[in-house]
Amino acid sequence: MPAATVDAIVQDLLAGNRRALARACSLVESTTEHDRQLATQLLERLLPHCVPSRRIGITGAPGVGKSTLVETFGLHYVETGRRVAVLAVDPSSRRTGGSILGDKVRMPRLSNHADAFVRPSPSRLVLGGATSTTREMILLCEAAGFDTVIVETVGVGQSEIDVADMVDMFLLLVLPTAGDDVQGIKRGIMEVADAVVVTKADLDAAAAMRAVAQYQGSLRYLVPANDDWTVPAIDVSSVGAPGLTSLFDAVARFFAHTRSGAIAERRHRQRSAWFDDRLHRSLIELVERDETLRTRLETLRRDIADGNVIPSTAVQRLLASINLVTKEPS
Ligand SMILES: Nc1nc2c(ncn2[C@@H]2O[C@H](COP(=O)(O)OP(=O)(O)OP(=O)(O)O)[C@@H](O)[C@H]2O)c(=O)[nH]1
Ligand SMILES: [Mg+2]
Repeated sequence: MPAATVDAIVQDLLAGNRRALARACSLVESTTEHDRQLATQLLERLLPHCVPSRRIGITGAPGVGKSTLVETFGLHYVETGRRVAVLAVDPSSRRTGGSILGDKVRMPRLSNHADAFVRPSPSRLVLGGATSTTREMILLCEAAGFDTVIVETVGVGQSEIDVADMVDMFLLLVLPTAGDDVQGIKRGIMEVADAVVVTKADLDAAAAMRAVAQYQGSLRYLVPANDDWTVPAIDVSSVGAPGLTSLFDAVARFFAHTRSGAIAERRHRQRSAWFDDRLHRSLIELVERDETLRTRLETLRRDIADGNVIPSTAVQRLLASINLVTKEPS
């Protein structure tokens, strides 16, 4: 792609053009070296233009009501003058590229709204580089003037913790089945939640209230991610009563409450973690690209597995090899 095209994307994207944003997202998602370089150029140019934003993560088991909630939630915010971007990430291999259609269909009104941008990422793109790609897409959305960025991901273990690590506020959606279900939610996920949202309360208001009480009970024993924020459990419905009012209130309270620098601190930590993560992955890639180093790595891995070498010794040996390889003229 010629430089003129990068210029054109930058210009259109800064003007809030959604097609330019979609194109930039595709570059970020691309696995070719050429596209990656363009994406890096784009991001460098765009970074100074990112608008202040609210980053909200939404996760929960398949079918809990994430997409339906995101549509109602997003529409509420665009109606109050915000510009809303939704990044729907599916880290499981459960669905194929079909999730693109699926999620657009589930957010038909938001997808078509002039002040919204909905970007589903098919699972194949996510393997390995999910977190970095999504983080870069968040920045692209903010450069395009989207001041509310929602990251939706289906809850399959690690992915939820990854999302919690790239947003300001992390919402855990759960079904209104009380009792066993509370035990079934992994403690690690409850610990990073800024709110537990009991969905589909319209189906059985009493069950939803019981679930809320149980979650409130469990939350009392956990250390919240923000020490000055009490994690609420709230019941909502995306289609009927009681609606999402209590959720909007919780979000407003959270952002008002943590304005004193807690979010800035969180982002600071997240950026450092992002760098460490990238560096770690790039170093491994560097080793794996070089045939000599790759062979050495494989041998060391076998030795470690067999118990012949301890990992710290193996790391030292590998680092010594990197030194030799990088010193030699190629
Ligand atoms: N009664 C009721 N049904 C709901 C509500 N929210 C979602 N649903 C229904 O629940 C089903 C799943 O909703 P989705 O929003 O697609 O759930 P999801 O969590 O995005 O699902 P995946 O993307 O497959 O993980 C759909 O049939 C929705 O119509 C709600 O508040 N009340
Ligand atoms: Mg969904």
